[in-house]
Order: sequence, then structure tokens, then C-alpha cells
Amino acid sequence: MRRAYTVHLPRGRRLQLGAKTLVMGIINVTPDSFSDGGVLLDPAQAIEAGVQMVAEGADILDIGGESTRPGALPLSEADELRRVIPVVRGLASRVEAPLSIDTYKAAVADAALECGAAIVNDISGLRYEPALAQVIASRRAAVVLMHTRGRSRDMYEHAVYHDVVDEVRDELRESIAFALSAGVPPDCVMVDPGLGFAKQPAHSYELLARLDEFSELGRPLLVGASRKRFLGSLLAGADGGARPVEEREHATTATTVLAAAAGAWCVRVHDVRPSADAVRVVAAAKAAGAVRAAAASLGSGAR
Ligand code: PMM
Repeated sequence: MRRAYTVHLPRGRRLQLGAKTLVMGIINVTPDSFSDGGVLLDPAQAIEAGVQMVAEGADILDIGGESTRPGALPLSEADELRRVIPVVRGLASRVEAPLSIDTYKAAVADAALECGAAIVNDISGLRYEPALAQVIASRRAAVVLMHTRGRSRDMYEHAVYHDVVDEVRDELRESIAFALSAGVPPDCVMVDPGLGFAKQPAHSYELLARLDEFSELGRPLLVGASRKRFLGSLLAGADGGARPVEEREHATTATTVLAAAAGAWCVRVHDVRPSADAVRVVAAAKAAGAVRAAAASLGSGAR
């Protein structure tokens, strides 16, 4: 059964997470992200891309300045601020959709929240910079706690699990406990299993297959599969080479359907329209199923 959640955002705003899975559009202001690096380095272009994503059905925009692709090197705080802040500021004045800042750095999150962002999307689940938790608490922001292990440069060394779902869930539970201990209210917290992060392809598929088991955490679930390596390697061509990133869109839509059907509250994607359409189809089918179930239970009650 899909739970409805209300996530509290700064300035008295709320995100209602109901029957339809939300779509988070990705704006990577980076020269080197694995899927779209270099496309949106110019702030004006990144802002236009965000406006377009909202027109195509994005409910949230996620702005990031540091690539987290495997092997990527960390970016300085000053460079990250230079990349993301003009985009956050520009989009805050152009779109109603809540803005999320994809960073693990406390100073970058603080500046982005000051300029109008409402959500911090931390790929490290508050492990890289624990001080980020206080920033989120004091700004009354919402947070996505994603699961990973190690750093981008060495994450695959840590991709060893006995039961990937149990272990990811336990490690997310620790991140949630840490956030709450820093004063982040429970209804500001969302979780993400971190597909592809310190996961081999088989781990990502197992997580996708067992997403419903994350409902035990009692927090809304975000799923980010868009264009990831585990899709590219599955769809390898006859030459054995992975499917290029720009040809992974149909596979990404398949993951959106799986996530929505499993009750995820949000999917994070590069190409908004296909996923925005897909979540509407899943919501309509689920609503029809609910009507049928209600009618059946009324019928059995009458007998
Ligand atoms: N994936 C990437 C970056 N940030 N954040 C969350 N919450 N979940 C993800 O799966 C995730 C993320 C890497 O993909 P990108 O470089 O295309 O943004």
C-alpha cells in the first residue's frame, strides 16, 4: 500500500507525495558528468533547461555542480559555488517547482538554501560532511539521504554485500538517525538507495526488484537510475561495448515504471517528458485497480 507523505520545506511550503510519483529533473552544471557533462555549464542555458523541464512535467529540479561519476575528483567549494549559485538564483525567480541542491558540502548547501533552494540532495547520506546536518536543520530544509560507500574514486572497492537490500537499508537507517540527532525533523527526510553508487550492476537490479522493502524505513523513497552504467552494460551491443549514455532513455523509462509501481515517491531523471508520462500511466492504472478493489470489498460486504 502506497503511503501519502507531506514533506516540509522552508518558507512554509510543502511537498505532497500522494498517488503520483514525482519527477525530479537533473541539471548538472558540470563539465564531466557521465551522462550530460558540459551541456549546461553556461548558467543561462542551465536556467532555460530547468524552465523547459518544468514545462515538460518536472515537479522538482535538482542542481549539481560536482560530478560524482566513478573516478571523479572532488571540486573545490569555491568552484562549486561559482557553478551552482547563479543557476539556483535564476531558477528560483523563474519556476514555482521546489529546487534541490545536489551537494555534500555544508557551505554550498547553505548558500543554495539562502538563494531559494528547498531541498539538499546529499549522495553521502551526511557521511562526507557531518556539519551539513546542522545547516539543513537550521534552514528548515528537506534532505534526500542517498546511500553510498567510499568516495567516487574508490566506490567499487566497497561494492561487496551479503544482502544488498538489508545492508543499504541499515546504512540508510544510520543516516536518518544522524539527521534526526542534528535536529532535522523526520518529515523533512527522504531516502535513496543510490543505484550505481558502490553497487555492481547486479546490486542495482536487486535493489530495483526489492524497492518495496525500503518502506520499512517509514520515509519517502527517491530512485535515481537515469542513464546509469547498469543500464548501459545490460544493453551492450554485439561488440560487447556498453550502450552509449544518450541511448539509454527507454531503459530509464522502464526503471521509472518499476519505481513508480513499487511506490517510490520520486524518480530523478535527465529527460523529464518520458518519465512524466510514465508516472501518469502507472498512477492511472493503480487508481483503476483501487476502484476495482473497493468495489469488490463493498460487494463482499453486502453479501
Ligand atoms: N545519481 C547521481 C547524482 N546524484 N542523487 C540522488 N539522490 N540519487 C542518485 O541516484 C544520484 C544523485 C549521478 O548521476 P548524474 O551524474 O547523472 O547526476
